[in-house]
Amino acid sequence: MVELADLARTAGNEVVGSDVQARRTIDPAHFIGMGKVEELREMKLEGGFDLIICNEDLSPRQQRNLERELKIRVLDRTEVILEIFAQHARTHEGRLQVEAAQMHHQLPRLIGSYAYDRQTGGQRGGLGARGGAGEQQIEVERRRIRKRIRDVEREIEQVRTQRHQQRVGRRRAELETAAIVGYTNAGKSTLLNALTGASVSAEHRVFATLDPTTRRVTLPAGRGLLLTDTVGFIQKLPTDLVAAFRATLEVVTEADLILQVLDASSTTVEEQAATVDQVLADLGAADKPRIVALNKVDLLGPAARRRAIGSLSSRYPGAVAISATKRTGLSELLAAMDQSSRGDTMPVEILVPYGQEGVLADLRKIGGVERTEYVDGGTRAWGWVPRNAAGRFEAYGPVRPVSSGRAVSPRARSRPG
Ligand SMILES: Nc1nc2c(ncn2[C@@H]2O[C@H](COP(=O)(O)OP(=O)(O)OP(=O)(O)O)[C@@H](O)[C@H]2O)c(=O)[nH]1
Ligand SMILES: [Mg+2]
Repeated sequence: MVELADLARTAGNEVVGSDVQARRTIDPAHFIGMGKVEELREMKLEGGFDLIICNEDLSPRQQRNLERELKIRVLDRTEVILEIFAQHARTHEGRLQVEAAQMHHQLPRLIGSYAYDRQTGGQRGGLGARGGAGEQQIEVERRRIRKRIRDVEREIEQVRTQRHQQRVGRRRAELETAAIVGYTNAGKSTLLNALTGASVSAEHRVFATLDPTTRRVTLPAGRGLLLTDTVGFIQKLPTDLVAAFRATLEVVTEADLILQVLDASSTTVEEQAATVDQVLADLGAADKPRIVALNKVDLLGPAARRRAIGSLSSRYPGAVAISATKRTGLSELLAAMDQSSRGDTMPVEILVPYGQEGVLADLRKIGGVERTEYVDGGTRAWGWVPRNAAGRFEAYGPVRPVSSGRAVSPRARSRPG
């Protein structure tokens, strides 16, 4: 309920009260019991509110019945989240995705005599009242929406193809990618800014970020990695919306590495972590290499910090404590990312003739250089490259497969004598 209040405020409402009902079963007609409906009617007469938000999803029928009984607009959790997304999506793709999700949600709700104008209600920015409509008008409206859904989905498909091509382009550039994921307000954008000097807006509110931003970060060995900030996760994220944002969330499924940010100072950090794990599993990204950052440790005293790090580290071994605003722990985090994102790599030992230093720069960019030595005839360098780029360095010396697979620490690598 606390989170719902945050969501309601983010959507532009003032929260004047909340109430909970304990029931064994859901009332099929009104969701809440008739007695509670009566109570709400009286409270409404006393004045003070013009909107009710239910923290669970309402069926179109329950929603309509409640609106009819209470003569007031009633929203469910999904609609509030859709409203926030509608207000804040910035990119063309994001807007299309939200529009499609809203229309899918709206379609079954265009029924009965107390139908609001849900179409414009969602688009106007506020949660204003809607006028009634006749049966015939509703049918016309339904047809219009179905057509619009088809158009929008076709357009999303096009944008998606373009994105895919961009990503293929990035792969050709042989840069690995990492996606920053985490609960909303965990500090993902702040971390992206701190690591890359980007200026993504970071705010103390839910869903500050809706559109992904990608920036290049330089890892300790000199190699570049593309880091993408993503939309925050939340409990009970509406399935409409997960489906709508599938294209955006593809950055997560296609990333080589997941950088998960947890707000270690939150009292509900365990639940938030569980939600993020669940969404990652839903996306099929649960088994990707993952680095966990325990953020906002600056807000914790020494004892609380030890406690939080202790309990979270048992869930996420190797988690790194950081503060994105105070910029502490960032070099440890980069080192951990460097190790973990090496994925499918091979060690190289090459001899680069003097005058061809560009080759070394390439190795730094797409792989890493661990040691160099100036010898007769050039620079001898020991490092590693992604397997798919190994061919580029074969002319300069041996490139060998790594026996143990992935994520080998530089010190554990076989070293030439
Ligand atoms: N004290 C403290 N505050 C932080 C830290 N990192 C982020 N914050 C604050 O937490 C709030 C949310 O940060 P964001 O970076 O916007 O969070 P986000 O994960 O991108 O959130 P969404 O985009 O809404 O999903 C902002 O007010 C930040 O200033 C930190 O290390 N310490
Ligand atoms: Mg953000």
